[in-house]
Order: sequence, then C-alpha cells, then structure tokens
Amino acid sequence: MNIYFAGSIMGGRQDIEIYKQIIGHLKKYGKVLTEHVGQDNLAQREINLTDKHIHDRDVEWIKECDIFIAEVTRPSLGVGYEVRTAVEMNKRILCVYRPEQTKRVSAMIAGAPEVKTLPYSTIDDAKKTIDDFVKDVKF
Ligand code: 6K6
Repeated sequence: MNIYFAGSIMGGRQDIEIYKQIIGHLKKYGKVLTEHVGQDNLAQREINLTDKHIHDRDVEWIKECDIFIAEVTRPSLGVGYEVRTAVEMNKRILCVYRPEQTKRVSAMIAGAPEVKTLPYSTIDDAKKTIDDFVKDVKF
C-alpha cells in the first residue's frame, strides 16, 4: 500500500516529533511516499530542488497513493493544497488534529464531505484512529 503523509513544513515545524511517530506507525502498512516530512534535515535534502519539481513530484505521489493522511493541527498552505488535490483524485483521506492545540481546524478541511477529520489527544489515540481508518479502507 502506498501512503501519502502530509504535515506542515513552511507552516512551521513544531510538530515534527509527532509526524515522525505517525510516519513510523504508517510504515507498518506500506510505503510512506513522503517520509521526508518527518525528517529534521529536510531543507538540506531538498536544497537543490525547485518549487516546481517539489510540487509536481508531490502531486504525482498523491496520484500514486492508496491512502492520504494529514496531521492538520498546524495550519499549512501546502497541506491544504494537498488535501484538495487528494479530494480531486478521489483518494481516501484522513486528517487528524489535536483540539488542545488548535481552536478550530479550517472549515475547508473539517467541512469537506470527502475528508474524514478526527481529533486525538495522545499519539496512541492517533495510531488507533489511523488503524481504524486503514481497516475501513482495506475491507
Ligand atoms: C525547503 C525548505 C524546507 O523544505 C524545503 C523543501 N520543500 C518541500 N519538500 C517536500 N515537500 C514539501 C515541501 N514543501 C511543501 N511540501 C509538501 O507540502 C509536503 O508534502 C507537506 O505535506 C506540505 C507542507 O506544506 P507547507 O506549506 O507547510 O510547506
């Protein structure tokens, strides 16, 4: 199974430790195409890539993914754009967020009927939510 994980980059890297844990968990289920979203040295890794290259590659990966999962606690233009791209491609989409950290998730995500948007408090809750979502997709 190809999995696309989306998390904030230019929107702020404060939640990177959470992204790492979610990505680690997702790897149980298949290939995480965007493992770099959880990597500390991302800027260095991607330093020679143009914006167009990154955009076109990421859109291609969304096309290739079987499931799309985003951590949306930290608002990010790129993640919002990716979610909409995944909607257009009829992907199975889960967005998770921590209500203790954000007053409200954007209505453009929380109000989208094609997107399952669910709260979590602990990383174990997030993993359980992901497990249920993956089970649902598989059967
Ligand atoms: C430059 C500096 C730091 O990182 C870079 C390279 N940029 C990106 N590399 C890989 N994926 C990216 C990059 N910028 C955005 N994305 C995609 O958009 C990722 O898949 C994330 O899910 C999302 C983050 O969007 P922003 O708006 O928070 O950057």
